[in-house]
Amino acid sequence: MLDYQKQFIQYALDCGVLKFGEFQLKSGRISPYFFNTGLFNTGAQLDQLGQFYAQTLINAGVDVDVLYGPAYKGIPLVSTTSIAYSRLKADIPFAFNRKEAKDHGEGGTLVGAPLQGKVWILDDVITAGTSVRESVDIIGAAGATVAGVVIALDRQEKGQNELSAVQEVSAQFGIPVLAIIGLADIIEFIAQDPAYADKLPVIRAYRQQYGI
Ligand code: OMP
Repeated sequence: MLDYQKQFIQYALDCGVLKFGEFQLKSGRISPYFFNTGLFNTGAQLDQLGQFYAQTLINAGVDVDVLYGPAYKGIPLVSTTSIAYSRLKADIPFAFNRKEAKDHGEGGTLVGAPLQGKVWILDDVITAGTSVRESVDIIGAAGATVAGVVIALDRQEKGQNELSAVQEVSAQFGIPVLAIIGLADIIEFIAQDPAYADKLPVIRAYRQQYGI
């Protein structure tokens, strides 16, 4: 685990984004942890979050031409990440979609820079992959190529079959899905802190049961 990943986990804990307990997931599973990115909800937190996304792209050494944020949650993500990326590496354009097509003024569903070259989609978590599939269609229809996806957390757990939702998206579109952190990082992090000694066995057991 890299330093920025450790910092991200600590930050998510401090902001109440990462919680331990008993949570029912969209899938119906009861999870001993939950990651609610909606709780990064102040200006300073959004600023920090953008730095973690930008760092993930930079660390992966990938080429980025445009950042794309699917409405609604992707819109603040793409805004903050493009600012952070411009400070850390280079000024890059960004775009996002509207959920409702506009039939007057400039029209259309896309806002921001033209989609061209290597477009990276930013999202928070991938559960069913619906939002990524829609984004791939939108980006393809604009004549650009999806280079990959960046998410905050990869839960690294099985979906309907043996693959995780992240692996399914990656295999279906032949693109990398980068995550700031994965469940394995969370486990490594809490294993190093005795304060979480009581959480570790349940999380390990969950991973054993559902992990990929
Ligand atoms: P969208 O961002 O709208 O796709 O919603 C993400 C979904 O993932 C929501 O239904 C969340 O409740 C769910 N989710 C998390 O946000 N964090 C988790 O750690 C796990 C889940 C989940 O239900 O799997």
